[in-house]
This record gives sequence, C-alpha cells and structure tokens, in this order.
Amino acid sequence: MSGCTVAAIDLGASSGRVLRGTLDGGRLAVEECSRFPNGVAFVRTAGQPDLVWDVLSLWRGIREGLAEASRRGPVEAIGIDTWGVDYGLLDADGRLIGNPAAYRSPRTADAVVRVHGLMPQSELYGFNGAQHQAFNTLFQLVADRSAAQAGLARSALLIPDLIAYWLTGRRVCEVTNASTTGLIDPATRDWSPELLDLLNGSFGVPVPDLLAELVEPGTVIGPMDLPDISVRTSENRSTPVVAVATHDTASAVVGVPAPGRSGRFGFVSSGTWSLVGVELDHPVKTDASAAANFTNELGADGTVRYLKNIMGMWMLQETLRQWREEDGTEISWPQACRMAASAPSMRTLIDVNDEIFVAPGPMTERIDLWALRHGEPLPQDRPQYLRALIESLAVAYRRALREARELSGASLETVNIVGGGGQNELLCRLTADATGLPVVAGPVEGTSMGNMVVALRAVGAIDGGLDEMRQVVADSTSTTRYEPGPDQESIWEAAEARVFSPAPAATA
Ligand code: LFR
Repeated sequence: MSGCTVAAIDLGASSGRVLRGTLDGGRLAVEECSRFPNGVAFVRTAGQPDLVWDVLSLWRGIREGLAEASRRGPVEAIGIDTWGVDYGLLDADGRLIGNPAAYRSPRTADAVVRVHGLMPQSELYGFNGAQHQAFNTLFQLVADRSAAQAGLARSALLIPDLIAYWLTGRRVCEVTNASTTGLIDPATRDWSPELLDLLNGSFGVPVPDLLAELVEPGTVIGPMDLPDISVRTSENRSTPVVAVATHDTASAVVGVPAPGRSGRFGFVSSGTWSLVGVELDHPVKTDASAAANFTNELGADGTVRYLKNIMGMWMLQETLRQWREEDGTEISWPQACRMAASAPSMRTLIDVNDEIFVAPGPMTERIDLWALRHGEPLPQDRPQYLRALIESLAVAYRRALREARELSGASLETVNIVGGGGQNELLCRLTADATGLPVVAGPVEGTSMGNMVVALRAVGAIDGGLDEMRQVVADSTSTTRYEPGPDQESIWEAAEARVFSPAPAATA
C-alpha cells in the first residue's frame, strides 16, 4: 500500500477509538479500527473516590484496537489524545494505584477552599493563566494528598501519558495537556516554580518528584514495547509512540482546516464539552481575562489556546439518557435536532455553564430549577427542552467569542466548529446568527486528524508548521458554511442579556 499510515488513540468521555490515518498525495484518509465505551463509573469501595474512570477497560479497548490497526497494515507512528486534568498514580514499582478519579467527582470542593485560602484565584491566575475549574489537577492533587493510596504514589501521569507509558515503558508529560493542570506557566511553557512550591510547601504534595519531564508535541517517546501485541512500521521496526498534542482540545485546534489564518478564526471544539476561543501566540493574563474565567492552554508549535469551557453536548447527552432510562425512548442526534427545530425559538434560555449542570444525572429538573430561579418560562415538552439547550449553547458561544475578541484583541473572520457539534445543523445556523460570523462546520474528526498530522510530521511525512498540517486537513475533508442571517444582532444581544444579567434584570 502506498502512503504513510499512523494510528490515533482518541479517548473521549463517552467512548474511545483507535483509528488509522493514511496520508497519500497530500490527503489524509481516516478509518476507524475499533470503538469501545467509556464513561465515569460510580465506585463505592472503601478508600476509593466516588467517580472514577475504568482505565483498564480502556486499555483493553486500546490493545484490541491497535492489534486491528496492525492487521490492516504497517503503522509508522501512534499518537494518543484524551481529555485533560485527570491522572493515574503509580507506586515505586511503576504500578497503577487504583482507578484514576474522574474530574466530575465532587471530591475537590474542600481542596479549592484550602488552596484559595492561601492563594486566591486572582493570584493563581497571575502564575498559571488558567481558568478556575474545581477539577484542575492542582486541586485534585491536594484532595488526593490525604488519601492512603496517594501516600504510595511516586509518579502522577496524565491519562495520555499513562497510556504512552503502558505502551512504551517511558514516562513523559506532554505540555498541551500539562497546561490543563493549573501548574504550568503559559509564558515559559514550564512548571510554575511558585505553584510547585505552594503544593509542596503548604500541602505536602511531593512535586516536582511526582511529575514527569515535560515534552512538546511531536516528541518521539519511544518504540511500542508490549510482549503480546506487535505493531510494526513498513520497515518492520516496532512502531514509535509520538507525544502528539495529547490534550484532545489541542489536537482539535490543530485540526481546524484554516491554513494561513491563525488568529483570524474563532474555534468551537465541540464534543462532550464545547471549548470556545481563539489561537494566540502569547498568553493573556489581565484581570479582565481572569474575571471572565478565560484559560491560556497551550497548543502545538508554541501557540496558546485562549478559550473558555462551555458545558457543551454534555447536557444534551444526559437529557437523552434521562429519557431513555425513564421510558425507553431512544432519540438519535438527528431526531433531537429535528425536534428542537420544530419548537418555538427563544422561549426558554438558560446558562449552560451553571455549576448545577456539572454532575451526571437527570437534567430536565435542573433546567426547570434554573428557569424558575431566573424567571424563564419552563419548557413544556421534549422539543422545547432540546430547543432551550441548543439555543442556550449558541448564546454561550456568542458571549465567549465576543469576550475572546475583546480580551485578546483578535479580529475574527469565521467561527470553525470541529467535532460532533458540526453535524448539528440547527446549532451551526444559530451560532452564525448569534455571533454574526460565518460558521464553517467540520471536520467531525478534527481531533483525531489533528492528532494524526502531528504524528505524521514527527515521522517526516509532513514538512512545515501548523499551516502545512492544517492544509492537509483542509484538503482531506469537506466543510459546510453557514452565513449569519440578516438583522440578528439585537435579537441575540437581548438573548445574551436575558441569560447573563442578574436575575432581577432578567425578570423585569
Ligand atoms: C474536553 C476536555 C476539556 C477539559 C475537560 C476536562 O474533552 O479535555 O478541554 O477542560 O475535557 O478534562
């Protein structure tokens, strides 16, 4: 077979996949080799955090997927991307101690209070430029410190680094994902000495010893080294594992098909979360940026992903799950979009980022509660709930992109939606109207393609930087463009004020 093939391991909050990507004649063809379920599991054994990832079942899925990828032909490199912030703890012999806790576990509430008691968020932001999320690794490490298992820990590896360690026996910490820990200074792309001191000196967390050496995307970690599964290159060597942009959002931003337009597109990486922002060449750490809770995560090739987390498809996923469990109704994504499109517009709007929506479980009661508290009419039927969720997402995108522009000075020509949300026609159309910018939707496989192009470059199959990698993505996929409708600004300005103004103003 001609071309150069790499494998991507792409783990998301609801499923994991192994894919092959073949670059031939400048085009990247992606095929799925395996898909396996993921999800947070409630575990009630003594001494365990309540919400954990079943990482060994993911490992089984990865192994089977790699075996299948290898059956289909040689593989020149393997890249891994996953969600951020979570980690596995290893003992002195390099063995995993317990299941990694999942970021939706509420176990960090006390740690947040203790850390902020010593260093308020405004001061933390000056060091890490990171959004406040109770799940940031910094708080998780403090929360875990007193747990018996943490006493045994000699090493903490973020999830993609843990998988890379299991594949190669080598421990590194890839920097795009490390930037979700809240311990990185985005200006130096290195650990913040002040924050390591805080963790070590005030909370007894043994950093930096727990942390592995930082590496930039594109670093070859080492050859795959498993006794029972062999993946080989076309030269019959053991396939190298490459640290790609291992944070899924970082890979998704590499996969935006906008060559030559860095800094001129807004992105929405749309999966379980919607990550909304702009790509910059420097961090923004102003007070206004801290107040808006924007984060400076790190991207490939020295870039900064200046963005905001928006709850995304999570609420829709949980709502559809709720209805399935209540009465067995199975609603597909296209059906959900059609139902929402049939409901009246702008009837109920909610703040999709309210903390009450973070935990897993039924959503409609929480949507009602938010609406009641804020003087919004309650949705009357399922189409109205779905419309409320999709329209409210568009309102949140509008606000985040407006803030991103104002806070960073970026001037945007398009909004690029990569990931599953790009298939949601209603959401794309509403986002164009809400932001007043053309929306370019696609590719759905932005994250895995972003993963693959960095691996392809690491093995010499692509020359150049982000532009060249994005050109490959652009040449390999088709996108759909949605133009904003006329006279939308005042409608969406009012919608934004309804959601984000204090309750009395909203009910007045
Ligand atoms: C998206 C994501 C977000 C991160 C959240 C938790 O999958 O990686 O970027 O904030 O998950 O890790």
